[in-house]
Amino acid sequence: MLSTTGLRARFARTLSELYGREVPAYTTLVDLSQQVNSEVAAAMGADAERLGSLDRVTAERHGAIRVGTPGELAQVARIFAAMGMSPTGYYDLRDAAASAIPVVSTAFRPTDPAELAQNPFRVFTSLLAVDDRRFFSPDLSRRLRTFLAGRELFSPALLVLADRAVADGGLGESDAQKFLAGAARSFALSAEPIDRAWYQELEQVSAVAADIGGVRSTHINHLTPRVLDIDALYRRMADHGITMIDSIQGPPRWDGPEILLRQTSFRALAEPRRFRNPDGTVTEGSLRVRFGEVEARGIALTPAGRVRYDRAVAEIDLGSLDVGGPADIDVTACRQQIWGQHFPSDENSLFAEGLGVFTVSPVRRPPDGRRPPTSVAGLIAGGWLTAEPVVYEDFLPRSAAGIFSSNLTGAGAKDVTVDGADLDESWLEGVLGTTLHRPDDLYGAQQESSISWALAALGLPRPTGPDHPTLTASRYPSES
Ligand code: OOG
Ligand code: NI
Repeated sequence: MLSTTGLRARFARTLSELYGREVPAYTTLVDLSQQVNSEVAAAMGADAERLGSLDRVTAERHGAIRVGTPGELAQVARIFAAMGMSPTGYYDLRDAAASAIPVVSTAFRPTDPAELAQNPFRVFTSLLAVDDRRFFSPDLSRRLRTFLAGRELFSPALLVLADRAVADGGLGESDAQKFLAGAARSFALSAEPIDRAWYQELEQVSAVAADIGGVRSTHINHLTPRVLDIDALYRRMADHGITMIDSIQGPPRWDGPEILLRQTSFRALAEPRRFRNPDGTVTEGSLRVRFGEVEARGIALTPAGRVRYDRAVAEIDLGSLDVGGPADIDVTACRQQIWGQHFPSDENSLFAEGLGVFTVSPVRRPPDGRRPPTSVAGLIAGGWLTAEPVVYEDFLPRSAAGIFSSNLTGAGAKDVTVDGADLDESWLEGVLGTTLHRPDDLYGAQQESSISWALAALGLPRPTGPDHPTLTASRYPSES
């Protein structure tokens, strides 16, 4: 019997082999990431594993897929449920970039810390907003819906196996092989000819719409390894002749704790695809839609930390409007300086200020007669507790939109004068037919339960001191 955990780990490997055959530059990316990871591990020792063991990081991947209808998304949910992955987070990319990205998204991932440690495979999954009038006219919407209704992404037999894996907690070896091969096949690039006129009509609206609704199957759009030093990886890819997009999305590199997520990608490559022309002939052509991406993960932030993150990013944006000043302006140094004004440069302060998510563990009981400090941060400073950072397991809408846009062939068309479709979080949860987890709730519960457990282990009451980090309130020093 292969458990849901085993199915997930094996699927991540299967998909990695498939994508490596389809997109050879991906293999270069994985090889170089692993080189960088071994070097960082050799240089930093145990500290390199503070945000995940080297085994976890080496196997760690996220994929991205895109589907066209609520029914297709509900089927994706069943397939990933068989691998112990639940929809987590809601990302509305329709307004996240100037270019037309007509999708709302979630990520399927394990939610339990022990499962994440085993294999954190996650898949960023986007659903086309077919009825959003900013992108699609009533006529195009209708034809798109008809086209999508006529395709089948996953076979009924595959879905039956998925449901059985959920019910039984896994599959026997021969069913497991069938399930994994069938699931991987569903995400492989299809050789079926593409209707050229239909594809091009959708491409006028958005290359993403064409990639989703212009073909009769889905495919893995990219598969992303995790790297411990993304700046080193970025340089090394260039040394190997692979052009990366202009920037690394997310926080700048700096000397303080790494937070959230930094990502970069190489440009979509031209892949041979077959087209059916209006006169019925089939010809070879190519499309640039699939790319390679790499990411570095940092510490998860509390909601208050996230507010601060958004402000720091907004300030960096403002600063970059001024570029055009002295030619020798050091943009990196500017970004780092702005960062330092918003975030403390050490982990303890990140915790004490209620910005970062940590779990705590008990160290020793308080010596007799000494009163324990009245805050969790004080207990850590006094050596009663130790704190470990919690790694960010999710995505960033702005970086996601940045990765999408940097790989689009054209900006597409968006009519901002009409109202968009109201596709909010609860709508998406209804479509999924299962709980849509909120990342903040998961991180908050993980931190809180570790605090309760550690305090109980030391026989201490819950501290009530004013500097106890809470998960909701944190102020800028200037505001308090
Ligand atoms: C998804 C883009 C988002 C990420 O890592 O932020 C993403 C897509 O291109 O389908 O994968
Ligand atoms: Ni990605």
